[in-house]
Amino acid sequence: MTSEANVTRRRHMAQWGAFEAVVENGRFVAAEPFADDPEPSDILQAMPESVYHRSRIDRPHVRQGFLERGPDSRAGRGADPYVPVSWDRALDLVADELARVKAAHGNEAIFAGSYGWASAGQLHHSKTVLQRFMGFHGGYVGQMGSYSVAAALAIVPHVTGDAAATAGPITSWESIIAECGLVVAFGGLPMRNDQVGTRGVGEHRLGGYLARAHAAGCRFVNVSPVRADMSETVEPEWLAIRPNTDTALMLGLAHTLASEGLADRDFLASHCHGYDRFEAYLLGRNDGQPKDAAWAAALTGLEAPAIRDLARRMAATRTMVTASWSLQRGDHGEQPFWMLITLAAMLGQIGLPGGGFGLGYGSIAGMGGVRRPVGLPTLPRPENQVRNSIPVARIADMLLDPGGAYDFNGAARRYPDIRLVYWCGGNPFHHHQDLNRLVEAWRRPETIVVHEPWWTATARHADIVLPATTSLERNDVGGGQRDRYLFAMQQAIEPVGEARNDFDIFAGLAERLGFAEAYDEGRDEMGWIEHLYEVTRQQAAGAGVSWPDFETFWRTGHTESPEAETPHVLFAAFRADPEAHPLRTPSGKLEIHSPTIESFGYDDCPGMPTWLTPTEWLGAAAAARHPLHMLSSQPGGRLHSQLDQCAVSRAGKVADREPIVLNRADAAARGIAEGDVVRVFNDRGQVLAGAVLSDGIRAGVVQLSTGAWYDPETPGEIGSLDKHGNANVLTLDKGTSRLAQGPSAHSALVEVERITGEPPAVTAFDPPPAAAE
Ligand SMILES: Nc1nc2c(c(=O)[nH]1)N[C@H]1C(S)=C(S)[C@@H](COP(=O)(O)OP(=O)(O)OC[C@H]3O[C@@H](n4cnc5c(=O)[nH]c(N)nc54)[C@H](O)[C@@H]3O)O[C@H]1N2
Ligand SMILES: Nc1nc2c(c(=O)[nH]1)N[C@H]1C(S)=C(S)[C@@H](COP(=O)(O)OP(=O)(O)OC[C@H]3O[C@@H](n4cnc5c(=O)[nH]c(N)nc54)[C@H](O)[C@@H]3O)O[C@H]1N2
Ligand SMILES: [Mo]
Repeated sequence: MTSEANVTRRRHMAQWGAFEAVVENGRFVAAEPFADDPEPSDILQAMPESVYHRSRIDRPHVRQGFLERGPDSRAGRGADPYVPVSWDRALDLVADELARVKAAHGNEAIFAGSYGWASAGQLHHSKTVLQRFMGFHGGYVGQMGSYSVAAALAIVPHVTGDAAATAGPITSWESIIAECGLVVAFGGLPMRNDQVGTRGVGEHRLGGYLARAHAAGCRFVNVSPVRADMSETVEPEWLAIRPNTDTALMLGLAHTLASEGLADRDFLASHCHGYDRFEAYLLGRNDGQPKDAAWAAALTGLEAPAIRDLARRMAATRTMVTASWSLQRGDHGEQPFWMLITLAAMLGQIGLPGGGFGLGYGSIAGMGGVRRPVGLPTLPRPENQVRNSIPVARIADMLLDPGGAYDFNGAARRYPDIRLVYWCGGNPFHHHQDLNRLVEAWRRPETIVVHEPWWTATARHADIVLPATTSLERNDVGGGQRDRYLFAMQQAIEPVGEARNDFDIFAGLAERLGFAEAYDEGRDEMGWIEHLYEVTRQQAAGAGVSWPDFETFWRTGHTESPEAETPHVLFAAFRADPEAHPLRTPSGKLEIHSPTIESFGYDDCPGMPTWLTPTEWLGAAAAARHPLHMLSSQPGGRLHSQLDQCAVSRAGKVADREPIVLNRADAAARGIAEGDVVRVFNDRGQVLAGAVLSDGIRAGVVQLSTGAWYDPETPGEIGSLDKHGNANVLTLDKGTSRLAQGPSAHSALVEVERITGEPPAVTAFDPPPAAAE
């Protein structure tokens, strides 16, 4: 006899969408998309599997070598088995290490930048909780900027006065739909990337926006090595550009505008600083090389007439010029964004409805969408007493070169000497470039502590591993950074295994270190959630929006804010009256030439947008040995490395490996057939991947998405073959320039060959070997 299943539903949200968690007899069995989400993501379907997957960490673990020999065992990271221990023992160990390192070396020896996306939910936001805790411990070395837009966050404020053009709010899709005739999208507008939003998503709308713009007569141009970067519903024109040459194409377009009398000289005079100096470079007055369409064609692999024709069409209609964030995640990534703003300035439509430019349409959910009137509720962090944060992507440089000098955005700085690394809510063995170099750098610190729900590569390279809950196992309040909803995130299930909330783990450490009261302020989980909601509700009231009391909010499960009556237009006020509404740049205008940047004297980021050849691209000498340019784009079936172990992501694998997309001609030249396991390699590393052949990718370019769990054949060994296809084994670990020091992930040359014989099995999703003491 079977009894009726006991079914409950809990409102919840993730960074790929809001949902109702269906719980049967205490077990999370399904995620049903939020009814108001018009285009829910399939990634939601991975959640129940992920929560109970064998890759969950069931209890605290300590690396065997660390237990036996402490920091002297550092070379065993990645290779040693793990010993399960009790929570008390694990927390005592961590507290002792934190106290020891602080006493012996000071807080500047503790690294808690902890970059990473963690999970949705504002109280339990891993990095914030960690940094709140570390603030009370006396401070830590942090990280500045993000892997997403590091180069943009440095360059865009110099040019436009702030970061809005790249972080948002940018000109809304409603304005584009109403007024725009032509969207020229560098890097496309991939639907794939709209599935995910920072801190969460209430509604996905890109598909609807694109369909409406197309129906309204707007034309779309996809400037990308990959055809699928734009939805077929908009019947796009495809310009299959050579990677990392967008700056050259934009210069070629600009040259046509300047030389054919199509540049808006009035706008350049009234709203821009330094166009004349730029024009001298553009026309080749100083170096004898006009940056004309023929010059651009040779660099970009496009046809000169097509470049001239596009420039004329852009000048003839209301045009929106966009770039996906990927363009600035390459060597000299500052330049394409600076040049794009310059190109839009020459068209003279900045600040007009549906025209001008925007950076990040199609990069992430909510760009150009509807927003909440106020920011997200946030757990407060004490001021960090350590002032020596590093640019986000310089982690390996820092560990390999303590005390080393580097430049950053006009400042001369030095790397700290890190003894203890604490990571909570991020996966550097996913996100960082040149993983073999990271394996080496990771041997330097004395102690590495990681909180993780799953046995990721980062957890497998830690000394002390503390199992964290997933968001389903706790209560929270959350919303997307670019979304109009705020959600109650109701606990659906009991913690899996011995997992604890990050917040509670730090409470246990704060207790041991003597600052428990300061850390939790006497509030429990629901006390904090109600407090954070109330603070935000009052801010909303100040902005004229009335939200329900906490009890009503928690019961209904969300608040929502209405769509504005007039669509947002970036720089509208500045355009209307640049004297009354100057930009926050030194000149108050758009800086096509920046005296500030010029004063830094950086050869890799001069005072105006410039074509600088990347270290690795198809025109480089290195292309003789490694003739394929690898794009490591965002994955379709997961968020970064998250959920790679689940069926939604695994469905895309080829022979269990991450798929690599090759042009048919490149595959034929190498005797590679669809479905073959191939070795992808360069001087930095080697991975196995599964071949997918396509006509939708430019010849000479391959695409291997990020996020396949790093799976070295010989764990801990530098240069070991990654069996699974992690793109970052192959990428270049170099700052974009001395200005931003951003990641250059999209500048990597590789070679691909078919392997013969049976490939080794993928073991990334199995827990590491266990040991007894
Ligand atoms: N080659 C290449 N590399 C790239 C990029 C690229 O384009 N090319 N893109 C870069 C970009 S834009 C980004 S944003 C980064 C992303 O890099 P990350 O943000 O580091 O990637 P995630 O896989 O999201 O890692 C988040 C980790 O947090 C863990 N986690 C989730 N919830 C919790 C929790 O509640 N508590 C704790 N303690 N942990 C939790 C997850 O299991 C996961 O391991 O990657 C960058 N790397
Ligand atoms: N499904 C899913 N969506 C995501 C994420 C995810 O992990 N999964 N991650 C999210 C995060 S954290 C971020 S920061 C954003 C990132 O958003 P983006 O940076 O926009 O994403 P990418 O996929 O790296 O790149 C977009 C496209 O740019 C093209 N491209 C690459 N290099 C070049 C180039 O040199 N020139 C031109 N013209 N095109 C180029 C590639 O073909 C690629 O498909 O994505 C977000 N969205
Ligand atoms: Mo990102």
